[in-house]
Amino acid sequence: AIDRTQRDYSAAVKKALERKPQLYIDGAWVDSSGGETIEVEDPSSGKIVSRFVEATDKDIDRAVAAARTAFDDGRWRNMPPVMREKIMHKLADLIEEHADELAELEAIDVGKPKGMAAAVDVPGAASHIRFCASWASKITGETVAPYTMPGGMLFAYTLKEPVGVCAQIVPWNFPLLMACLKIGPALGAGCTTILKPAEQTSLTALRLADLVHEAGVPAGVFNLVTGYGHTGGDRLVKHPDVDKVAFTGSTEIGKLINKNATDTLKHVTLELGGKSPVVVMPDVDVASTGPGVAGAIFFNSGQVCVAGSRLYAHKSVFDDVIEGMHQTKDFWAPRPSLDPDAHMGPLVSKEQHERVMNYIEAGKRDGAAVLMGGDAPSSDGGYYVNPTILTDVNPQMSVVREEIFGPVVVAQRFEDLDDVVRDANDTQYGLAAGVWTKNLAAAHQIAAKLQAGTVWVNTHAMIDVAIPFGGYKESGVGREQGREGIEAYLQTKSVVMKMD
Ligand code: TXE
Repeated sequence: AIDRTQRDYSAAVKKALERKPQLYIDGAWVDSSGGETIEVEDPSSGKIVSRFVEATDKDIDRAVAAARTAFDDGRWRNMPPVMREKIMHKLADLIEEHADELAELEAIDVGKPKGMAAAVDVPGAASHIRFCASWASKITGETVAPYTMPGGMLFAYTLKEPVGVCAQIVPWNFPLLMACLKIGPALGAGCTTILKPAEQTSLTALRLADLVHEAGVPAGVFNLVTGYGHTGGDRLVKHPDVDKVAFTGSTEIGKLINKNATDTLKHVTLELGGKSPVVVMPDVDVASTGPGVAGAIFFNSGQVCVAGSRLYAHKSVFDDVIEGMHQTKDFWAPRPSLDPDAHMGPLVSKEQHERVMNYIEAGKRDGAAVLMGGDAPSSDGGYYVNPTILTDVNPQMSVVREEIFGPVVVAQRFEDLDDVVRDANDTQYGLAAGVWTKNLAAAHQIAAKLQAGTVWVNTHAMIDVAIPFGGYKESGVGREQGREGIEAYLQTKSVVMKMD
């Protein structure tokens, strides 16, 4: 049963929860043109703890107009690059200064353990801003040495220019981290942006807007609109004054956004779902691999796009690896997000809880055997699911094919390396994959064969701002992070001059 000990929110968090529902547009907090708000539910208890604005079409248009003007008049992109850099470093400093409050807000909003938010989400958010801040002063074009064409001598150079006004739509699993992953490269490149957080989790985005303001980002450069995807998000995606859409979320909505952005030929970056395979070779150290592959799926309650949700362990080590995962059962036992002993919290919402439990039930109906969990712990509120291992599955089952986005792994034995690579690649997705082995040659051979944007060896979900990230196949379009992440917010202009 879930420990229901009441834990008080800190004073800073109480203040954040009580704030007036408003939008951040053109450098100021403004009222919505409509009166609708959306409730904030704490998934650890199911209690409503705050409300925020459901943006209207008029609000969205106002935010786009502010971003358009701020881009076109050059107040940000023509600022000396080191000044942009300095402001962004200040923003990163402010995020770090408010780390405790932001981690608590994230815990209350998403249900993730506060300790996890403090260790992963908040420092990650600051890193994204810092990494991109440093790029601001290092974006340069190239020169093409003069040469003679039939019409005369030509000299050319390229300018790397910001793509313009960006609509950035983020999901609920890492709200602050995703927000900073999006606004970092946009701001670093000199773009202006309208951020739309997920309707389930907008609390840290609201505080981020305060910090953007305090850091001195000029008015209109960053705008925050809260609300639903099919209304506000859709309007942003179709808006003729938006030049680029960057989206993280489901493959289903990613495809829709891609279609909707086509009419106005926007630049599009999509980071979508996954069903990432984890291959465990016969030579592994089972003592560390079991807990390692457990972490690959149970971290953030499995609500991770790169979650290692399909485990393929060689038949000689399968039982030992499962035993190793079992040993972490107490560590991953779900607890309320403000419980200092929590490593896994509830799922984000009732809807997500139902979705995950439906998958587990479908798996059982299809003949899967439960090796661990497979149920929800008793609790009087909150959306908890026990860490679950299913086996005796086949490639046709929905639990093997579809992204569950919960703490559920399907575990399978393999004998032959070619077979396991084929099975691992037998998916519409291609976001990430893992290989566990001591055999260097095998690691590189398998890494080359796996169809995934990232392959981890003897680890999982080690994502860092300096390392490009994105999907093969239906897991996405484009790359974020690293140099490519900044380049996704730049376009190249060639200036060609006749010299004689
Ligand atoms: O995602 P959506 P949902 C997967 C995961 C999860 C499933 C559903 O499998 O179970 O998606 O989650 C906005 N135009 N991932 O329904 O709908 C929406 O407001 C513009 C994987 O929450 O994709 C939110 O801000 N925007 C994923 C964002 O899109 C729209 C993380 C994501 O919502 C829109 C989250 C529209 N028509 C879920 N419709 C990952 N890759 O990490 C919705 N939105």
